[in-house]
Amino acid sequence: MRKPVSHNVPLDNNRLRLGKPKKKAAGIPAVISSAKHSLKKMGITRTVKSLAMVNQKSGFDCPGCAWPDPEHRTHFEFCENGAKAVADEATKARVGPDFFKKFSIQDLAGKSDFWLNNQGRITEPMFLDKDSNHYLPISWDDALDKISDKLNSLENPNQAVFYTSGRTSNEAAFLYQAFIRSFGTNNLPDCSNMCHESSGKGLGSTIGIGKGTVTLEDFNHSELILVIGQNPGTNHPRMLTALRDAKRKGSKIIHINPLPEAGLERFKHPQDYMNLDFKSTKLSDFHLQVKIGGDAALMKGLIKVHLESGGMDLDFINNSTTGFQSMCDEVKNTPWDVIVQDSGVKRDLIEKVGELCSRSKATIACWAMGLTQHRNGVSVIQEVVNLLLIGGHVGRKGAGFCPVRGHSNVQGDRTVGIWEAPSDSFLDRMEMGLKVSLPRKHGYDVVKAIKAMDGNKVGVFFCMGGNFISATPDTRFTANALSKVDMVVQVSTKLNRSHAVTGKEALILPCLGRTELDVQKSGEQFVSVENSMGIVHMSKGNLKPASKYLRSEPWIVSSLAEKTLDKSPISWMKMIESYDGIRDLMSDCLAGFEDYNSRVKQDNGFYLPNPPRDERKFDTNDGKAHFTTHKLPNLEVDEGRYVMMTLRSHDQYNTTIYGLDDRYRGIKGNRRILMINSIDMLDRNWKTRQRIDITSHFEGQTRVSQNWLVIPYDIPSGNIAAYFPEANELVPLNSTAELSNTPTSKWIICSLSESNSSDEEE
Ligand SMILES: Nc1nc2c(c(=O)[nH]1)N[C@H]1C(S)=C(S)[C@@H](COP(=O)(O)OP(=O)(O)OC[C@H]3O[C@@H](n4cnc5c(=O)[nH]c(N)nc54)[C@H](O)[C@@H]3O)O[C@H]1N2
Ligand SMILES: Nc1nc2c(c(=O)[nH]1)N[C@H]1C(S)=C(S)[C@@H](COP(=O)(O)OP(=O)(O)OC[C@H]3O[C@@H](n4cnc5c(=O)[nH]c(N)nc54)[C@H](O)[C@@H]3O)O[C@H]1N2
Ligand SMILES: [Mo]
Repeated sequence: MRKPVSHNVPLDNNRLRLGKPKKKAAGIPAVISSAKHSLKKMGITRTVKSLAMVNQKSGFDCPGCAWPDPEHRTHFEFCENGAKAVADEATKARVGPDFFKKFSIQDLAGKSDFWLNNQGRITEPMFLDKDSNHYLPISWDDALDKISDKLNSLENPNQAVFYTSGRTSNEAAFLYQAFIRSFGTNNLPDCSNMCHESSGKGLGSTIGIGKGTVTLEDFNHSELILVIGQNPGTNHPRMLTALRDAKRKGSKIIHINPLPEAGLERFKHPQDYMNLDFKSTKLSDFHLQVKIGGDAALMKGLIKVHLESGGMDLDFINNSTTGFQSMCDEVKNTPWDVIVQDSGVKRDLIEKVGELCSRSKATIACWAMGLTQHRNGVSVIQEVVNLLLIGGHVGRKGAGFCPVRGHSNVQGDRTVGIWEAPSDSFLDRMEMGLKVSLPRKHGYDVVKAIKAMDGNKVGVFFCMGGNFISATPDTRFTANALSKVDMVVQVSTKLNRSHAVTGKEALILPCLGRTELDVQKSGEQFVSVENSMGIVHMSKGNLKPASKYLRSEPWIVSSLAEKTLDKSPISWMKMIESYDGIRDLMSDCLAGFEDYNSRVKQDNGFYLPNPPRDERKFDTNDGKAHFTTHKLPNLEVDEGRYVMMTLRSHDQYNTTIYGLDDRYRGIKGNRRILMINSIDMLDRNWKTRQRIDITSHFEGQTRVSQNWLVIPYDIPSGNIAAYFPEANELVPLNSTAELSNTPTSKWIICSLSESNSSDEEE
């Protein structure tokens, strides 16, 4: 019998140090911080070799985020967090069989994601037998045999679930979904389900494409940029350069966020120091400090002012849209006191910004998780669509929608078929290319997959990257659900909690990362990725792989397909000899990928077709863009309760924790903190560092997380904030956005109580 594995989230209990939140992003501190990380993890040779190739035409795509590269790149496309992401992958530390001999899974489950990630790159395939407490080394051949035997022993292909995290290349993701669908299921949940799913749903039904409609060049022609629910200083640092350039050309920037994030106040590009330019640029003209969840009300206010102040594109509205009148009626019937109360923003400020909206001839709206991870994630994005459609801000230079994607290839993965709910036209085309028939029934998304595991309906859970237990909601429930799965397989680069909190049997398949050389029979290979603005381009690593046992993701998928599929017309292993073979098959199977091999090899890659952007065409049921009408969400919470959002610190990449500091917010040394308004602290008579327990409330159920330290922060009264992934045990599995089923990681109703725990800070 296996000994029990703890489902508690381990703590990094270090001394909390507090300073003032920063007013300026990047600058010299960013260079110093990334240099420290890089040299410590990679040493000087690998630092120079890797950082010189990041985001260069012949180099690799930065594993940090999906923000596009400018066409005229500087030799060193600097970004602090990109440099950290590279250093993290290219680290010299290693996790081999000896490590697993030393640490049982019970030991590992007691370690935090910060500690686990720090141990280094996984070097060999490992197997955790039923009843066993330690992983043991296994050969690639035996590992793949075990998986294919297990897959073929399932009564029904729908008992297998295949997760994807968004770093996987287009080639690997395409092969993966082709294999999974040939095997017989659409169970393809991915990190997108927890991320921009609401954007895809919100845009798809209104403008006919589930992606953004701007290019990087549009920023230079914009007059107004709205940055809503996003913290680019930390999560998309290279976006600040685009904002600065837009600002210098006269654009106005509006920051809509419950927090005054440093990146949007002032920005200093580190490269400017080389030109002896020491000035920083003030970025946002207005900060609208909405309450959490108050954006729908705020949008109605901005629309109200816009409708009254003019600036409407009546030609566009009359000829190219539907639903305008109904949308206007709903807005007119929403009184100002409700708008002000729900948004938490004063009327005169809404009026000032509303007038800017009506005067602007070119408006861009950017957003990220602050909008998508809400109950009304889809409809609030559609309110942003309403606001921009009034002035015709789509398919026009300097204007459009910009959902800023997360993982560096999450958008590409969806384009090439990582989706549990594929359209018939996508499947028709795939069937023609693959020459097999594919299942039509839609599969599980992330939340449905967890429920299926809990209901004993999942025999095999295969993860292409990611850290499922830490990234998903309701940590304890999900841990229990995972423990019911017969076999969990994880293709990974680094160790994380999902390798310890796992299924009855488990396998770790170590793969090459973005930064590493991928050599196959025909020589060095490159892969391709799609950025946040629909540009597809090459990515080629240059570092020596962390171990000779690593395999590429395409190799792993093809080898498994070859072993698992009985009759398949596809020569799976032939395509691995040269990835051109994969790309030829992609040309046969995917709309927009015609002649893929030659187009992707062009300098700077190529743009995928985007009808709203390219021709102002809307691929909706009636060929028009849709205004939509929504009631405001109910934001009332019971007396004594707070609304919590979970967010990222400056020292993490999702569940990968690089360090315990959040430099811009002035919080250092400890991540188990709760940001709260100082008036709310006074009400409770709490001092800074008061130790508290948090209880979340949903549909009569409660979830408790103990031992948090309170800190005063500039956040609206009634709102609180804690870090992801530590706070995930408070996110109820059933609390999801309407239509997109995205967990509401930014809307968690909580009560707070003083902690009885005697634990002292170390
Ligand atoms: N360095 C680094 N880069 C990353 C990541 C990382 O972890 N580290 N993660 C990547 C991924 S996968 C993603 S999806 C992106 C995430 O990028 P972001 O979406 O910027 O990340 P979050 O920290 O979730 O921050 C959300 C922001 O929304 C605000 N917010 C929360 N609730 C509301 C609300 O109701 N209304 C409004 N208007 N604002 C709200 C928060 O205050 C915060 O500023 O970044 C990507 N890039
Ligand atoms: N409460 C709360 N929960 C959230 C969020 C939130 O804001 N709040 N954000 C959500 C969002 S936006 C997202 S995108 C998800 C993220 O969810 P995931 O994508 O599942 O999580 P990551 O932390 O990005 O995954 C990190 C792991 O990926 C592996 N990895 C890294 N690079 C590679 C590679 O090149 N190949 C392979 N095969 N593996 C690799 C490493 O083993 C590493 O440990 O989390 C979601 N969860
Ligand atoms: Mo994300």
